[in-house]
Amino acid sequence: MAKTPKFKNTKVQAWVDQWNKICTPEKIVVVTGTKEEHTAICEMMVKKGQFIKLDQKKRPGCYLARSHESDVARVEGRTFICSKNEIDAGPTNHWRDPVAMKKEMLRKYKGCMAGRTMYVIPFAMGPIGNPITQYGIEVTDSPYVVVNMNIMTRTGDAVMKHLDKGGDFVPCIHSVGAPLKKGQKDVAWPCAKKIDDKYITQFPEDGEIWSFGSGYGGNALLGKKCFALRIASKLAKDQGWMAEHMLILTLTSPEKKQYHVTAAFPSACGKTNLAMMLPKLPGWKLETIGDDIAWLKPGADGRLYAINPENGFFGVAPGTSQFSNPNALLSCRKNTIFTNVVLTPDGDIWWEDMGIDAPEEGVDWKGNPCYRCVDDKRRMGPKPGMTKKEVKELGYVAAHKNSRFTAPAVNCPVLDKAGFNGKFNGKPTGVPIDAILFGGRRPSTIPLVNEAKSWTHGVFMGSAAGSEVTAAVISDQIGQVRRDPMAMLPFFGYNVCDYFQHWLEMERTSVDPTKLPKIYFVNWFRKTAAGEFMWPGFGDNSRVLKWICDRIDGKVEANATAIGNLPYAKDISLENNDSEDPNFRVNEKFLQELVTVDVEGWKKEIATIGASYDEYDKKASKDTTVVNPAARRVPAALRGILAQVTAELGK
Ligand code: OXD
Ligand code: MN
Repeated sequence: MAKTPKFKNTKVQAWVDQWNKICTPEKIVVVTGTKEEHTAICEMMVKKGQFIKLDQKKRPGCYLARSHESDVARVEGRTFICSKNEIDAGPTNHWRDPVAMKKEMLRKYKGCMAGRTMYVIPFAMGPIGNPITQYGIEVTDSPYVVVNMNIMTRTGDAVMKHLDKGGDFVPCIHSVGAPLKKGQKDVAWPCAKKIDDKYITQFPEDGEIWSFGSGYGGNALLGKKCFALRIASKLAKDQGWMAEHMLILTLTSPEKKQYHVTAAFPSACGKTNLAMMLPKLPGWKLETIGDDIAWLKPGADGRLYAINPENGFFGVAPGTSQFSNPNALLSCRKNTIFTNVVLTPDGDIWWEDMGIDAPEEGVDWKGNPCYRCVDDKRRMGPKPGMTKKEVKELGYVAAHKNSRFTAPAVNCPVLDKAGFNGKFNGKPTGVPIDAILFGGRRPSTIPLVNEAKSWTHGVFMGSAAGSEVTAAVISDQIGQVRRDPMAMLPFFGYNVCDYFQHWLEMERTSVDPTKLPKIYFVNWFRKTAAGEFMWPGFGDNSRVLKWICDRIDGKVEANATAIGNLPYAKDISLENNDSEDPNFRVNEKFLQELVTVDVEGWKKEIATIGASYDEYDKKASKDTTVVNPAARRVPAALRGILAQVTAELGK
């Protein structure tokens, strides 16, 4: 066991001391957050073969890591919400009894940091000192986690100073679960190799996070999903605010009017792309505040004000290109950590659909050689001379589908610096939100954009969100549509039905409900029967954002339908729609269909929404502690909207 350092905050002292005794690390380092310390940790990892230093002229301050094959994405099946009563975790979470879970995990933690350094990371979720910001301490044995946390959150002395004054924090413990025996050589990516030895555990009532066995992304960077969504959503419910899986952007019209928009799309469904989009519409400017998480609080005027609690982007690499998101590529030019992408012979990186030619040969995410295909310069295969068809048939990709870049937000060329620092009109309030968008990957039925008729209708829309499962999670259902309410399915810190009720309460308790944001549902992913995309997406999505702004300003009428207010096709601006490539141009032939209700499709949709509600209700029906027949179930107001839409569709 190492000597526990001294901390002024007694709770920090007790937390670190407790885990020092349990995990028995070789030494303890308190992270100060300086650039020198960050670089020294990266260089130490290079020496140990855990990082590859990229060409420093091309990518200053950048490194590449390759994870173990078992550790490539979030593990939802091993993610637990441990509330005292099972009903409080609700029907969508894996529940475990907190006492039993702590006992089970303590056995795992015992001696788990032997031969390793325990790092103590003080971190802030949000700008330090902002009234919406929350604080945390992550104790970890992973230097990879330290340097990623340095990018994704505000870390170090400034946070510790805040905690020294007695500030509260969320205690987090993380171990890769791979103790080292005396003299044992470390591996490139230590972790517990069996999925069942990984635990991502939240104790919402204690406000604690315990993570074991995984070193990847949201499993290990505990400020992100575990704190800023699961623990924060519970805090938010108790305190009357909202913690959401949403990007935040600032839009400025040609008339210089500003709008702030949040959007909740499931993982790997284009939040980062929308958050940094280059509008196709002339005169419109878009700036980024955040790409993944928003905390929204009601202001004294009844508006919802948002901050981005994060400090960087943990973006999905494949598909990020000069076309899809040039600002994301610019964001990872320097001081970025890449994980599971291809290493090129000139010390740079590459991934599928990066929009540039693959190197003739490289090293794939597993550390094996890979080669450019003979018939496609933008594909790589595991052997020389392969065709893209052969590679596809093998199911081979050179960069893992969930490979990532961890890039500092300050690198983003279109960052709204004031908004990112939590400021609006010079005050630390966060930015006032004008519109909330929900969305997902839906190849059929769901229109391009649909405006909610009321706040309750908007909550219904969010509760019914669905999307195709992506590689952001280890799952055997990739590609299938699953219901993902408010894009929060993997991130609720409590019962989903209570969460719906909390959304409804935001209106009921608002000092001025007319000031709440308008709610929309968008879908960029409609396809024809032949599998062709019907909407170009990316910069053309500015056409939809403009329609939303026009609606907010009362400039255009909408078509009031059974499912919501749809645009008239004529009101979707087609200015600057002259790309030579038909894939990157709005096809007017499809536009009318994209804003028309597919009645038969919607009847099926409504049936599956009803089925998902019934599924959620089963938990309360089976729980003997729930005596009130309406309690802990989908709120009646949402059932009411479901009935209303069903009736109107039948007319
Ligand atoms: C993410 C995710 O990493 O949602 O943001 O999986
Ligand atoms: Mn996310």
